[in-house]
Amino acid sequence: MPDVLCVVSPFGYGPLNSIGPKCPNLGIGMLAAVLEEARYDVGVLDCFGLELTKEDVIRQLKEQKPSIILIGAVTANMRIGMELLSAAKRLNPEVITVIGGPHVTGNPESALTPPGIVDYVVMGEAEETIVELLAYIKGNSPLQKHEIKGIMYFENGQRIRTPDRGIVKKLDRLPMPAYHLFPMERYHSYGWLNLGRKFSTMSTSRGCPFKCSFCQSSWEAVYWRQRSAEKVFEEIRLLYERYGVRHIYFQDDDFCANPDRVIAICRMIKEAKLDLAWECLTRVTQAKEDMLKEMAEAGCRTILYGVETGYEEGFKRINKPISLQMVIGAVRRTQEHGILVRTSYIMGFPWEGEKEMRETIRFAKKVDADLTYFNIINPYPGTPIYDEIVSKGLFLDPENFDNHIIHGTDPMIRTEKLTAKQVRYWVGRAVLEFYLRPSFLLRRLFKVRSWQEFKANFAGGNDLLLLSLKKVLASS
Ligand code: B12
Ligand code: SF4
Repeated sequence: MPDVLCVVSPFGYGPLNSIGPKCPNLGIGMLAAVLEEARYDVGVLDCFGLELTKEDVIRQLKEQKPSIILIGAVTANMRIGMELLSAAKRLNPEVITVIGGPHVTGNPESALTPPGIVDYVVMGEAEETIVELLAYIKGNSPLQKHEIKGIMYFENGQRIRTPDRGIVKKLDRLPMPAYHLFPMERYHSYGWLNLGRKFSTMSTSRGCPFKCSFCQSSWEAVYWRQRSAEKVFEEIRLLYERYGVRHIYFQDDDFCANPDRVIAICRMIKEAKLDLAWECLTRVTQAKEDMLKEMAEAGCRTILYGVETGYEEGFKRINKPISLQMVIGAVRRTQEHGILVRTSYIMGFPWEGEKEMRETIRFAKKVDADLTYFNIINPYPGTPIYDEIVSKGLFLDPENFDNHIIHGTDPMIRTEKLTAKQVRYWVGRAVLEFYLRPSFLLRRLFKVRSWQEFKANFAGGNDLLLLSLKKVLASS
C-alpha cells in the first residue's frame, strides 16, 4: 500500500468517447518519478485510464490508507478533484492533501475555498517543489514551510503564497515518467488515429515560443525548453521495448520548435529500424521541407497545426504571428510528404460575429486538412483572454468549471455580437459543413489504411456529426 498516492481524476469524453484518446498523465508521471527517486513509496491511481468512478476512488482510499494524496487539476476536473480530496479528509482527517496542475496554477485560491480540504496548493512545474514539500511534511527538511517556493496554504486563517518557483530549466536532468505505475495496456490514441497498436504519449519539451492570448502555455515566465534527442530516443526505446508501444503521440505544444532536434530523433528511429507510428503538434511556421521529409520517413503519420481563426485580423487579435498564406503552405507541404494534417480552430472569441464565423468555416474548407477540429473558446484562469472575457461580462458562469469539458457543448461564453446559443450553432454548423462534403469523405476513405482505422473513423465521425447536428437543431 503506497504511502503517497497520486490520483488522476475520473474523466471521460461523454458522447465523444469514441474520439478522445486515453493516455498516461505525464504530469503525475513526472512527480511520481521524482518522488520515487527521493525514495518515497508512491502509487498512482489512474481513474482516467482504468475508467474508475468517484466511488471506486473512495473504496481504494479506504483500502490503501495513504498518508499523503496528490491530485492534479485542469479546470474541467477541478470540482471532482476537490470532491475526492474532501472525501479523503472525511475518511481520514490526518491525511495530507496536495493539489497542483494547470487550473490551480492560474487560480490557486480556488483550491483553498472552502478551507480544510486542501492542505497545500502547488503552482507551476512541480518536480522540485513536490520533493521539498514532502520532505517538509515528513519532517526531513531544513526548510520552513514559507521557504518552499511555489506553494499556497492556510495559516492562522490567512492564505500564504510563497514566491514563484520558476520553471525547470534543464529537462534532461529529470527522470523518465514513472510509466511502470500506470496501466500502460489501457491506452489508445484519438479515435480517428487509432491504429490498434499499443500506444503512449510522450512529452519531450515544455513551453512554446508563441504567446497566444487564450493559451495556458503562453505565460510570461515560460519559454521553450527541450529534452535532448538522445534522451528522447532513450524514452522511445523504453516504451518500445518494455511496454511494446508501437504508436506514440508527442504531446508537446511545439514538438518541432527545434527542427535539428526533430531530424536527429527521426534518424535515430530510422537507424534502429523501429516499427513506430507517431504524431505530433507544431506551429505552421515550422513546416520546413527537409524536416518533413525526415519525419515522414521515420513514421510520422499526422501533424496537428493550431490555426485558430480563418481571418487575418483574428491572428492579430489572439497574438499569433501567422498568416492564412502560411497555413495553406504548411498544410500542402506536409500533405505532399504523405503526412496527414489535422488543423484546429477556435470559435467564439469576444469580437466574433456571424461574419467571422463564416470566414473561419470558409477558410477551414479551403485549407481542407485531413481532420479538422472546431472548438468553442474556453477561458482559462491566468490567460489574457480570460481577463478580457470576464471584464467584458461575456463569461456566463465563471464558477461552473464542469462546463470546461469537451462534451460541455454549451459554450461558457457569449461574444459581443452572438449569444451562447448562436455560438453553439456556428460550431455545429462548421463541423457539418466541413465533414459532409463528398470530396472530403471520398479522400478520407482513400487515406484509410486498415479495417481498424475504417471502424475508428466511422464510429468517431458518426458521433461527431450526430452531436453537431443536435447542436445545430437545438440552436436554430
Ligand atoms: C496531453 C494533454 C492532454 C491529454 C492528456 C491529459 C493529461 N492530463 O495528461 C488529453 C488529450 C487526454 C487531454 C485532455 C484534456 N485537456 Co489537455 N493538455 C495536454 C497538454 C498538451 C500536455 C499535458 C502534459 O502532459 N504536459 C507535460 C507535463 C509534464 O506537464 P503538466 O501536465 O503541466 O504537469 C506539470 C504541472 O502542471 C504540475 N502538475 C500537474 N499535475 C499535478 C498534480 C500535483 C499534485 C502537483 C503538485 C503538480 C501537478 O507538475 C507537473 C510537472 O511539472 C496540455 C498543454 C501543456 N502544455 O501542458 C493540455 C492542457 C493541460 N489540457 C487542457 C485541457 C483544457 C484539456 C481538456 C479539458 C480538453 C477538453 N476540453 O476535454 C481535457 C481534460 C482531460 C483531463 N482530465 O486532464 C488545458 C488545461 C487548461 C485548464 N486550465 O484547464 C491545457 C493546459 C491546454 C491549454 N493550452 O490550455 N489533454
Ligand atoms: S502556438 Fe499553440 S501552444 Fe504556443 S502559445 Fe499559441 S496556442 Fe499555445
